[in-house]
Amino acid sequence: MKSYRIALIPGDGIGPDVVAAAWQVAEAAAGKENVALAAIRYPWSCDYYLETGAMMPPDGIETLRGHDAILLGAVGWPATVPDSVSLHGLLLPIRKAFVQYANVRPHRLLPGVEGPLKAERFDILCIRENTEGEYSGAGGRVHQGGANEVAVETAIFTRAGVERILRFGFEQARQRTGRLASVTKSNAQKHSMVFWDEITRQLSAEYPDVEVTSYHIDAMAARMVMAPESLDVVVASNLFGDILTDLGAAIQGGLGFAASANIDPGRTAPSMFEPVHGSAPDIMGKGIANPLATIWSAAMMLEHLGEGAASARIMRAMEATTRSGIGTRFGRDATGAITEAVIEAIER
Ligand code: GGG
Repeated sequence: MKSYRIALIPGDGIGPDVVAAAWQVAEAAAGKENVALAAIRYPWSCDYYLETGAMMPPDGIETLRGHDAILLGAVGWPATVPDSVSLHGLLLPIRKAFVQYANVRPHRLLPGVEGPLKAERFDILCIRENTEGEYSGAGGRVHQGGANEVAVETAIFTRAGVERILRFGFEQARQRTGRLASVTKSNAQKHSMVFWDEITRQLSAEYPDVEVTSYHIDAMAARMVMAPESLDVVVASNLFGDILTDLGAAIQGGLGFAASANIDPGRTAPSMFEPVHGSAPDIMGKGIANPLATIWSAAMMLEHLGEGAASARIMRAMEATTRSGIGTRFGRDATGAITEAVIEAIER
């Protein structure tokens, strides 16, 4: 029997609820395929920060290294810890340390889910650069509090970093419809984004079978709403990808459906799987968080681990659940009821 050690980081707010749900589903699907999953839980969160002064212990990264994958819920509790502290203290260091440079976010409508658009086809795979760019953390502030205060945030784009994410995008496009959209703002940002466009053109010579089109971020946002059927694989920088994937989530019916995988394609370290949504303090404790985004993320985790059959079981069960109407509308079904419906569909 194959077995995997999975680090669970439920995190803040609705994170623990959706991770518990996804774990039950993952165990049910893995069990059907004779695969064993062992959960090792880490309480790293804003509460942990308030107790210890850090989002994770100093050896947190080394601890995680010993796992096959990481399943994370949500990070952030702005009433107690600034969001910049929680993000830079946990999520971003994990993505960087484990070279999870590809943040893969599928956007499509599950059966029975009504999005806000009447699109003929809505099936977009967003690839977000995940380790550098606008979220590098480089910069600083001087003259704090004074009239002459200055804040500088430096976006860092390296040839190696841009090339590898674009290459990943080209490869994904090759496996799908052969269309790749690369997103920048190279008319306004004349260094980094021109650099990104240049590398896109250079790589396109290596992928003659992929039709690549460059868009500015503003035009891409409009296109996602007005003509989503014209898009397939979309690759963007850290910030642009972050924003576009919230838009993608809205089009697929809401953040409750948006899954993501932070992947190290070189498989030198564990990859991390998490819903796109955050901790949602407004609905925490109400039992109405939609676990489907985390359940879908767990399916992506199993796929990445090479357990395609278990992953497919989850996807089929999720689709059967939403097709029957369960989990399709915000707040109507309890987290537990949606989870039970998915597990029941796996057992059927
Ligand atoms: N489940 C993901 C989560 O907790 N997101 C909070 C957040 O602010 N994320 C920003 C990011 O993904 O870079």
